[in-house]
Amino acid sequence: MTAADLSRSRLYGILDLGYVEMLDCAKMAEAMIAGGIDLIQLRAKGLVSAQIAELAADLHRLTAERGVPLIINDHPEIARVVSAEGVHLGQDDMPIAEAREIAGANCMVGKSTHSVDQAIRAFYEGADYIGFGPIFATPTKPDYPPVGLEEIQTVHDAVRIPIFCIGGIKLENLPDVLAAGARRVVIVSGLLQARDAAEYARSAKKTLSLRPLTCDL
Ligand code: TZP
Ligand code: MG
Repeated sequence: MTAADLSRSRLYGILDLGYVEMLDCAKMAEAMIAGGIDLIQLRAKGLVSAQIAELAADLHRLTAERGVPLIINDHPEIARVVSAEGVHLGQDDMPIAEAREIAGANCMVGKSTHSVDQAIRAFYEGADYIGFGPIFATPTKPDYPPVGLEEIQTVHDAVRIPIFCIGGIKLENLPDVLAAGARRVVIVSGLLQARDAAEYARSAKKTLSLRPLTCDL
């Protein structure tokens, strides 16, 4: 995945094993891809490394065939072994430079940020993209206070790398998130709990396309 691929990406889905069974991951990935998802992350808190590696390898065979980048949460060593396109780090994980060294130079590194200050730090630390949120309170990440819609424009003014707004974003509030200045979003439970994940992704892409990107970032 190149920086250009990343900057074209607008809808990021996460296969969070808190919502989807291991055995259903491939089917869910297929549905997301059918709906036009731009990036998929594997977030498998609670599984041991060997299980995550096996799942990641299976998923990467599928995503690579369909041309959708796969990003591995927390595990640069697994990203390297399966040749995933990216690795995603949280605030308490290893430094970006260390993850890059482990994952390999071709692997993008993203970082979760929960304030404008953290977003600026992640930019200077060398992140290829950031997640910014939770925008709204969400059961998927319950211990984090929501940053709110107001900070969205501020972070876009401050940070010149792709910013994916995340947290409590659903089809219903997506227009508000975009009106607040977001260009890219991550949707987790909205997609994974949808009756038809492909259709849900398709609708989200349609809403996103009503606000074309006016510049790369
Ligand atoms: N980081 C910030 S909020 C969040 C993560 C992983 C969870 C987003 O999930 P949902 O279900 O779309 O609110
Ligand atoms: Mg982490």
